[in-house]
Amino acid sequence: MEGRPAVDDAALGRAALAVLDANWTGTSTMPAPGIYPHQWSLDSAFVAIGLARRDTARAGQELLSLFTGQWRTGMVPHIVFHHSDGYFPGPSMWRSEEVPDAPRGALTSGLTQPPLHAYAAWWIWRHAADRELAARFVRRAWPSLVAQHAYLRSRDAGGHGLAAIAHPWESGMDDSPAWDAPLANLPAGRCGTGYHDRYFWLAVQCRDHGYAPSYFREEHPFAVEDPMFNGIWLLSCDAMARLASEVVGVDPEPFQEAAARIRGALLDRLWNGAFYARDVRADRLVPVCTIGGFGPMLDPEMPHHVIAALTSLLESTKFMGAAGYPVPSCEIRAPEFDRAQYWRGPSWISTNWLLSQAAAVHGLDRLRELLVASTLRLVRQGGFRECFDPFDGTGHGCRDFSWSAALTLDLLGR
Ligand code: 9WN
Repeated sequence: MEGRPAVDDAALGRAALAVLDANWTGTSTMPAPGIYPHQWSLDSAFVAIGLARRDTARAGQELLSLFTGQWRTGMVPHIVFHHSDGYFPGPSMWRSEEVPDAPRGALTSGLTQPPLHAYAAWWIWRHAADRELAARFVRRAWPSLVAQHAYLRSRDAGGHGLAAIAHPWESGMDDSPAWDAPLANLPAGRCGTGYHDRYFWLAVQCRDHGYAPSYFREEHPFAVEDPMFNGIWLLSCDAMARLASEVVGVDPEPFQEAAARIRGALLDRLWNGAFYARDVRADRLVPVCTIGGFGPMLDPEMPHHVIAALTSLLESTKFMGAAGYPVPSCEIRAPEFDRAQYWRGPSWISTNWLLSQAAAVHGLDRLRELLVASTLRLVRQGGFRECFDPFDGTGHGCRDFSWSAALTLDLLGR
C-alpha cells in the first residue's frame, strides 16, 4: 500500500461515508441519485461489503431490502424500483406486476445480475464487530440466498453446469465487447441496429415470454456463459458452504459440490489459454479478452497453472502493464478497446476490488498491493466516479457513485 499520512485516509473515508449517506433512502442505497435512482442488485452487494466493518445493521438491511424484490422462482431482480420515475426502462416496460412469480409488494425488472450476495453476506459475517447481529442477519437472509442459488441452476442454457446470461444487463458489464458477437447474431430487421435498440428488444422478448427460465434456456436468442458471472457464482457457492457450517448449521456439501461443478464447467467450456465468454447459441467462444475473463481467479481452488497464466496476462501490457490507472475493462490492444466508453476500456473500482480479492486468495501479495494502491489513487485524484480512464485516471460517468465509495471504505479498512 502507498505510504500515506493517516489524515488523508481519514478524510477519504469520511468523504466515502458521506456519499453513502447521501445515496441512502432509509432502506437501501441508490447507485447514484441522478442516473440510477432505484436499487440495483450488484451495487447493493458491493455496498453491503463496504459497510460490513462499519455498520453491520445497515449492511444487512441493504441485502434484505433487495430480497423484498425476489421472485418466487428465486430470481433476485437486477433492479428493485422504489418509485416509478427517473430511469429508462422503468416499471412500465418490465411489467413485473403482470408476472405471477413476481412479488406483489414491489416493482422490479425481470432480469438478474451476478450473484455476489452470498459472498457479501459472508463478508458481513466475517467482518462484523457485532457477531450476534451478523449471525441473526445471515439466518434471515439464508432462505433467499438458497432460493437464488437454486434459480441460477435453471439458467443453464448450455447444459454443462454454468448459468447463461440472457441480456448484457445481467452481466453488470453492459457494453463489454464480449457481447458484440452474440448481439450481432440477433435477427436483423427485428431488433434494430444500435446496441441500445438491441438491449431494448431483448428485454421486451424476455418480458413477452413471461421471463420463464425455460424460455431463457431453450429459445431466447441471447444466451452467453460469462466467466465473471460464473466466477462470482462459484465464489458465492463457497461462501454458502461456509455460512452453512459456521452459522446456519446445515450440510455444506451441496454448495461445495456446486462450486466444484462450476469450476469444472468453467475449465471445460470457457478456458482456452485465457477465459472467454461462450455464445451458447452459436456454440463458440467470443475471442476478445476482457476484465470478465479474470472472474474465475476468485476461486481459491482454480488450478495453479491457470492462475499463473491469468496473472501473467493481467500484468502484461495487454492490461495492467500499459495502464497508468489499472485495470482496463478490455484488452488495450484489442480493436474494440475504447478508453472512454463504459466497459470497453475504462477501469472500474468494482472489478479492481474483485481482483484484489483474487490476488489475496492466491497469495499474490505484490499484485494485491498494487491493485489496492492504484484503486485508492483513482478515487483520491478523481473522486468516487463511476469509472476512470485507464491511462490518465480521468473520471467518467456519474459522480458520487455508491459502489466506488463503498469499496473505498473497505480498502481503507484493511
Ligand atoms: C443497467 C447501476 C448499474 C450497474 C451496472 C452498470 C450500469 C445499468 C445501465 O449501472 O448498468 O443495469 O443503465 O447501464 O453497467 O454494472 O449495476 O450502477
